[in-house]
Amino acid sequence: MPNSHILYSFRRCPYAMRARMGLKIAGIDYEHREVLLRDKPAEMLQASPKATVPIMVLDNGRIIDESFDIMLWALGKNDPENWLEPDTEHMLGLIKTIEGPFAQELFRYKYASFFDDSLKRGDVNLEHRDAACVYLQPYEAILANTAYLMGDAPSLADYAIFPFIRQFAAVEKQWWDKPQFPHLHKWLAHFLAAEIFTSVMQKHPLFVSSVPVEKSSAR
Ligand SMILES: N[C@@H](CCC(=O)N[C@@H](CS)C(=O)NCC(=O)O)C(=O)O
Repeated sequence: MPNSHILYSFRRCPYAMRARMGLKIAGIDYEHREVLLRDKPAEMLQASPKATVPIMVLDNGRIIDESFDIMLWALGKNDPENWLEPDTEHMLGLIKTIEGPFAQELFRYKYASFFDDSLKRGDVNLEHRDAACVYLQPYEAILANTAYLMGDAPSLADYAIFPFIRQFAAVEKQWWDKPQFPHLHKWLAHFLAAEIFTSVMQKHPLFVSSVPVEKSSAR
């Protein structure tokens, strides 16, 4: 069993970002293990064969390999800003739409060539951008009336969602900055400048695996 909690993470992954923010606000100490998605360490694969970041290995040996579950675990320990307060079905619905159907469209928009051989790397798919925008309309409507998704204070909904909107906004920044969604634009800018976000975006050295690489693959 590890001496401390361990987090396998990748800096630019929206799922890992939200997990890191949950851990940060809860004040939970852990060993940060920065990984490359194309070269995942054996220790991480051993912890969870799902092989997605983030993965949390608790000091009691328990593994949490879903970002939202890491947030809930951390906030269950300590929730100083009451992120969990508006614990409603509505909040969960808002989160599920973004990490589910919206994220599917986002990935097809951003990584278009991965889904269509006729496209080259870096090409975007505007049909999927349009489809993603449809999902964003209700969020824009909410933010036209309140500063945050669940009212006047930030909650789990905002923190679980904005890393995905960040990724969407960054695909074509000039387009996003027009701005297409003025209230979402302002809301996102607020979170990107927030200390909790900038602090979890600090760079970490890559984790060096202590499991020896098999010699058999060497020529
Ligand atoms: N449902 C998972 C999804 C995590 C996820 O898909 N992470 C991506 C990176 S952003 C990943 O690790 N992909 C595996 C890969 O690229 O090999 C969660 O919420 O933690």
